[in-house]
Amino acid sequence: MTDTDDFLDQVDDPEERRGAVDHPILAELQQAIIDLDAELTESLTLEAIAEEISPLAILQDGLTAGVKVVGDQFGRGEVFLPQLAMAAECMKKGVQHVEPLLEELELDDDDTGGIVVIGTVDEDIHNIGKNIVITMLKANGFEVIDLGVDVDNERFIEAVREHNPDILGMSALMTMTMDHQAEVIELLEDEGLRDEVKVMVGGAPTSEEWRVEIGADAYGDNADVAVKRAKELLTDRQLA
Ligand code: B12
Repeated sequence: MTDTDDFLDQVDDPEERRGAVDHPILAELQQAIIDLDAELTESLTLEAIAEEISPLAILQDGLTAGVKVVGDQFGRGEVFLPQLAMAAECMKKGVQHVEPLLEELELDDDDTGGIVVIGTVDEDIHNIGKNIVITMLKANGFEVIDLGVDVDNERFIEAVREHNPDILGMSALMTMTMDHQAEVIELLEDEGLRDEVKVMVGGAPTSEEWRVEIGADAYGDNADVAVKRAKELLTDRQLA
């Protein structure tokens, strides 16, 4: 049994599992991304791992926090597309080292037997967050079928027919693309498939309020919560 297992046994709250949120390396990591310094982002990520800071804290309070600042700067017109792309590159440099550790964060060793079909919605190519969600779902015993990015509404429906998943996951990172999540749910209803699958939504502009508005079954604001919600949905299905 590893220290991580001990830690996970003690705390079931995802917020707590992140741990070490105020470590100075995390602030430096954030700043490295804000400075668009990919090399420093990578070396600080490795340093944070060596310091045994929880991978979820590195991901959320270091890397994601930094990339969001650059996103906000872009939104205010202070930086432009090349800078946004560089921030994404920085993020990837860090994430590549954190992902293998996320795979060890499973809460139990059993396969859930659950199948998840997931993709980023039509007209949206953001996939860093979706891919992290996939890594953690797989690590927690889900079989995942990744439809990729820019997935049109009908393709989601086809995939539900083809794979008969327990859960359909949709990621949307832009306000102008999040409506596709609602459209896919409507299509599922029109096609008589809505009762066949649970729908889970996520991505920066989405929220619990949005989930309720569009009639999805679950919302996760990060990958850790996504896994927790997916497990709950699976239990609901098995009890139904
Ligand atoms: C990196 C980035 C890019 C990269 C993407 C690289 C890639 N391979 O993904 C590049 C440079 C390509 C890019 C392009 C664009 N981008 Co961009 N981008 C971002 C940025 C800065 C970070 C996104 C990210 O990776 N975050 C880190 C990950 C870890 O977090 P996350 O995605 O939120 O995922 C977590 C959770 O949301 C959740 N989650 C995610 N998906 C799912 C799914 C489910 C089912 C669940 C349960 C949970 C879940 O778990 C994840 C892990 O914890 C955001 C800013 C922001 N605040 O999000 C802008 C942002 C999303 N982009 C934006 C824009 C406008 C664009 C462009 C249109 C710019 C342009 N003029 O071309 C294009 C879009 C092209 C397209 N058609 O999609 C805007 C959207 C504005 C809006 N409100 O609509 C943002 C918000 C920036 C801003 N403030 O203006 N972008």
